[in-house]
Amino acid sequence: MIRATFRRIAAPTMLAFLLVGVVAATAFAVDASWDSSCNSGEICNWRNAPYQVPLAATSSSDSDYNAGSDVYPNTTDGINDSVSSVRNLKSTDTVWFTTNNYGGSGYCVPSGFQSDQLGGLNDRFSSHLIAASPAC
Ligand SMILES: [Ca+2]
Ligand SMILES: [Ca+2]
Repeated sequence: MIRATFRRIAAPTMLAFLLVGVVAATAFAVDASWDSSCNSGEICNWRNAPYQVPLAATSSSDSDYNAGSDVYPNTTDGINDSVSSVRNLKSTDTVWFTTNNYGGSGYCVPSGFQSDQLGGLNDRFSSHLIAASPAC
């Protein structure tokens, strides 16, 4: 069941998260492949709210939405700085970030949660990290 969430990571939580998981992950660029259906085992980015197409979904982390051909499938619309709704259908927490390489402000979405109320982070996400350990 999908539940709504609106949560930013508290600084101490973020610090622990960084110490546990992100250092190794940022050692190399990760460029996800994207598809246009939001399925189990994926994270999903919608350009518009609430959950309005175009949609880009992936099962992988992505360290830079500018890298490669990061557009919404079947469109020429770039994903970077455009996302207005997110859903996490991975089995673990996922954190979206406002700059590439998992930097800037973080927005943590637990497994099975979604949000179309990104507030000041609307149209700012530039990377996301599927967490290896609890992050939210
Ligand atoms: Ca948008
Ligand atoms: Ca950004």
